[in-house]
Amino acid sequence: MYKKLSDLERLLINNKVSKTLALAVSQDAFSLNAVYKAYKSGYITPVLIGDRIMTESIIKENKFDFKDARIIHEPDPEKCVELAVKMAHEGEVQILMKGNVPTPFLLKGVLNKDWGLRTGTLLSHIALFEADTYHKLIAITDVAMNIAPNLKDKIAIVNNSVAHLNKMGIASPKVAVLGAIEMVNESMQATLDAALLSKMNQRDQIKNCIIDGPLAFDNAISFESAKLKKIKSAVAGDTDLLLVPDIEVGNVLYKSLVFFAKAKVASVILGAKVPIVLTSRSDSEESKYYSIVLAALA
Ligand code: COD
Repeated sequence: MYKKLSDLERLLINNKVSKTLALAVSQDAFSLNAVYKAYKSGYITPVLIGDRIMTESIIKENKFDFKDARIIHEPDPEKCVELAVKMAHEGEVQILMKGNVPTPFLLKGVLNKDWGLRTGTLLSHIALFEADTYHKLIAITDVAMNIAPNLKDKIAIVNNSVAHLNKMGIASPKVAVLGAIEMVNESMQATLDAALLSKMNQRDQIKNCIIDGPLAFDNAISFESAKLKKIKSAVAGDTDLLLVPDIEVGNVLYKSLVFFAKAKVASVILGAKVPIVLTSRSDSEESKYYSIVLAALA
């Protein structure tokens, strides 16, 4: 059981992981800081794609001692994305990271039919939180990529996240499918999808995890709350992964954990040819760093 994001570094060290990372639009001090920390720890070798003068000036200003970082000069952000995605497509880099470029911009490159990073499965986002108020790390999906997933999408999203958690050594993660309530209400699609996902899991149509839902947020994460409501569940109160109904719920939950609960977070896009680090400008440098760590584990 992982309690802290820093526990993940142990996995990288034990498995001697070192990967090549392309930073798309590299003239971004926050991303470069996280990249440098991961580079110093030996987890990655960076390829910095962006405006050379601006990138080098940030490197100099911050005294980042990159010895073998390759810088590819490309002042146009759109072309930077294309170059970085193509390098990942060709297998030249094993992690793609968003620098100083808007998220949908990068995602459109990633989804490009000719040179993008599609694998035939849905791409989805997983965020892993360390919150003092919970007894272990807890993941949430999908808060950043799929806007309004249907049942088929949710199956793919769960499969992506479960496979990642399995790789982290969590053999059978407990998955709570969130609704506003823990009963099935035929007018609430999220509760219907939750019930179907649970049944599919019982019948082994979704493997390597234990799924229960619908669960409301309180009983998903609190034994006491589940007990009060007399919910019998192998997941309630001990959830490893929360599946949210849509991007709005997920994004608000993500930001409330970070801003209200002061949780630390790492996140990555799964299901593409390579993991994609897609942190937002408001994420801390620490969060960007742990996101690289999470991506290196994928
Ligand atoms: N996985 C695989 N293929 C996909 C996915 C996915 N998750 N999403 C779309 N596609 C494919 C479709 O099958 C289609 O072939 C093509 O991509 C275009 O699909 P559209 O038209 O539905 O998608 P776009 O290009 O309009 O938008 C895709 C985005 C990922 C850009 C869009 O879904 C989006 O904006 N998501 C939210 C991103 C965001 O703002 N996140 C920030 C929150 S912090």
